[in-house]
Amino acid sequence: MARITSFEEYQKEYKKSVDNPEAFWAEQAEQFTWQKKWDTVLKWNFAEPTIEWFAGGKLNITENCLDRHLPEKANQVAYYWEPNNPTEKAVTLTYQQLHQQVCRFANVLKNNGAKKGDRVCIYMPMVPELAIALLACARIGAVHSVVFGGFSASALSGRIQDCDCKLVVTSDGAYRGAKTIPIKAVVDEALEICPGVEKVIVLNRTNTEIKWVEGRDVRWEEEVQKANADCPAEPMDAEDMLFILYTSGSTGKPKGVVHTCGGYMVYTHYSFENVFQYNEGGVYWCTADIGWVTGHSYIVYAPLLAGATSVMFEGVPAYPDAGRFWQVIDKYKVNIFYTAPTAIRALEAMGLDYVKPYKLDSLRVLGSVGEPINEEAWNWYNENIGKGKCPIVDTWWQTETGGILISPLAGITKTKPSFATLPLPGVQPILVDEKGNEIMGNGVEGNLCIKFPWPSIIRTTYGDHERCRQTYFATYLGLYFTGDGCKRDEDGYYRITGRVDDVLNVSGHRLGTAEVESAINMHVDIVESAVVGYPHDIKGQGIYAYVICTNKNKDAETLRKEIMAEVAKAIGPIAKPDKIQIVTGLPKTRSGKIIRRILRKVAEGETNNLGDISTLLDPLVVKEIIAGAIK
Ligand code: 7RM
Repeated sequence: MARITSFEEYQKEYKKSVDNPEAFWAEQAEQFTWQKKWDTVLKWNFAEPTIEWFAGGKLNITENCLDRHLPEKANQVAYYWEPNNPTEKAVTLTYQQLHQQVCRFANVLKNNGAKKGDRVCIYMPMVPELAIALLACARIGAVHSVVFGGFSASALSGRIQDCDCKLVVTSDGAYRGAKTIPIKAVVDEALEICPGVEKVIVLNRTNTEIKWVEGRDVRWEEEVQKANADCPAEPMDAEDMLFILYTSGSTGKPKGVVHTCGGYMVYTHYSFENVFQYNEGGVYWCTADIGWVTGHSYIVYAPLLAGATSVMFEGVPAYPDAGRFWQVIDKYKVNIFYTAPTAIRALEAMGLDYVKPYKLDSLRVLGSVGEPINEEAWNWYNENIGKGKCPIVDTWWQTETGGILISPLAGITKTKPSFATLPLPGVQPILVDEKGNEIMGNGVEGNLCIKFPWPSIIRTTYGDHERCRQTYFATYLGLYFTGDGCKRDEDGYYRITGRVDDVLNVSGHRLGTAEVESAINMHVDIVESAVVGYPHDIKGQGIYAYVICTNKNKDAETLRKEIMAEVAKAIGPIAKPDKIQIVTGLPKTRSGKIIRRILRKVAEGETNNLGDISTLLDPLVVKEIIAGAIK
C-alpha cells in the first residue's frame, strides 16, 4: 500500500475518502490476505445501529499479522520484550517464533475446550505470553476479553460474567516496579462467583505460591508441551467478533465494546502506517498496557499487520528510576515512541537529571494518547525528549473507535501544541450544539460527533445492543457521539477539551463517576456520595468525592482509609479518590438531581462564581461544602 507522504497527498486522499468511502476502503483492504473476498464494502444505518464492513469476506487476522510475513520476514524481530527488572534477561521473538508460539497456544486453547465464538478472559501482566494469548484466541476464532491486571476481583468477576467467559488465562503473579502482585489469587477470588469458567490456564511468571484447583487449573508450560505446533487459521466472517473490551461510561457498569475482524484489521493498520510513518527496519515502542485499547490496537494488531518491530515493556515508567523509558529507548534504538501525557508529566516532575544520561538520538517520531496533553507537557516532551526534531502526534481516539481518528500524520501535518489537528482520511468529524445542530465554520466549539462510519467503529455493546444505541447513536440522531467536547480553531484544527459526560480520565484511565460512587456507597456508613473530577498536575484529572456519613462517631481519617479500601476492592487502586470530603448534604435541585457543576467548581478551588444556584433545594448545603473544601 502506498502510504501518504505529503500534506497535498493527505488532502487528496481525504477528499477521495469522503467522495467515495467504499472505493477508498476497498482499495485499502485489497492488500490483505482474504480467504474469500467481500461481497459488499459497507452497509450501515446509525439509527439501529447496524454497521457492516466487507460483509461476506472471510479472513483470519492472525494470517495477516503473522503467516503473510513469513516468506520475507521469518527472522525479523516482532517483539523485543523488556522485563520489569532491568537485570532480568530480555526476550526477543521473531515473526517465525511468534507464529509458532501462537499456533501452539491456539491448540492449548482448543485442547481446553475453547471453540470459535467462545469468550476467553485474559488477565495477565505485560509478558510476551499476553500478546500470544490474544493472537491465539484470534487464530481459532475465540473472542478475547482482556481485563487490565490492575482491576480487582470484583471488577474481574463482573466482566467474566457479563460475557460468559469459558476460560481464563492468567499468571501466578505480576511484577510492577518494586512490587510483586499475586494475580492468580485475584482470579481465584473472582471465580468464586463465576461458575461458567471451566478452565484456568496459569503461566508461571513470578514463582509465587498459588492455590490450585484440581480439574480447573492447568499450567501454561505443561499444556504447551503437549500441544501440536500446527494450527490452521479459522476462517472468520469479516463481521465475526474479534474481541470485547470493557470500558466505563457515564452510567452503571462498564460496557463490553465489541470489535469485529475485517474492519478493525483494515483501519488499525491504515492508521498505524499513516500516523506513525513507520519505516521498514525501524523500532517502534508503545508503552501502553495491552489491558487497554491502545495496547490491543497499537502493540498487538496494527504493528504486526504492518510487519513492524516493536518493543514490549513489562514495567512502569519510574522503576528502577525515572530514567527507565529513556534507557530503554537507547537500548533498542527506538525510532517511534508512543506514550501517555500522565507519564510525560510524572517524568517531567522528576527533573532533567534522569533524561541527561541518555542520547535519545534514535528517536524520529513521538506520540501521545489517552487524554488531552497540556501545552507545558507537550513542550517538555518536544524539547527534552524529541530535542526539537521529532514531530509529536497527539492521537485522539477511543475504545469505541478501535483506532486513531484525529491526529497529525508524523512529519506531514504541521503540529500545534495540544491539538490533535486533523481527521484521518475516512473520518468525518462534526461539532454540534446541545440540540444537535451542526456548528459550521472555524473558531468554534461544541460536542464532537462523527457522521459517517469508519471500518473500526464499535459494532455493539456485548449482550445489550440497545445500550450501544442509547449511549452513542441516540443523543444526536444520525451521528456517532463521542462524549468529548472539542474546539475547531481558525485553521480548522481540532483540539479535544475533555469529556462532556460523567466520565473521568485519571492518568489516562477511563472511569465513570457512577462506578466510583457505587463503590464508595458499599461502605456501611455512607448513605450517599457524589464524585467529580478536578485538574491534577500529574494525573490530568484527580477524583474528588463528597460523602454523607451516618456514623457520627467515625473519625474522618479512619473513614477515608476505609473508603479507599472499599474502592480498591470494588474497582481497583486506580479508582481511589484523591480527596474525600464529608458533608451533611449534597447540592440538589428540587427534583432531586445532584448539581455536579457546583461540586466541580468547589473541587477546582472556586468558591465565588458557582453559577446559578437559584434552583437549589437547600442553599445552606453549598456554604458548608465551600467551608469544608479540601485544598
Ligand atoms: C485511546 C483511549 C477515550 C477518551 C476520549 C478522550 C480521551 C484519548 C486523547 C483524549 C484528548 C487525546 N481510549 N482521549 N486520547 N483526549 N486528546 N489525544 O484513550 O476509551 O480509554 O479513552 O480519552 O476523552 O473520549 S479510551
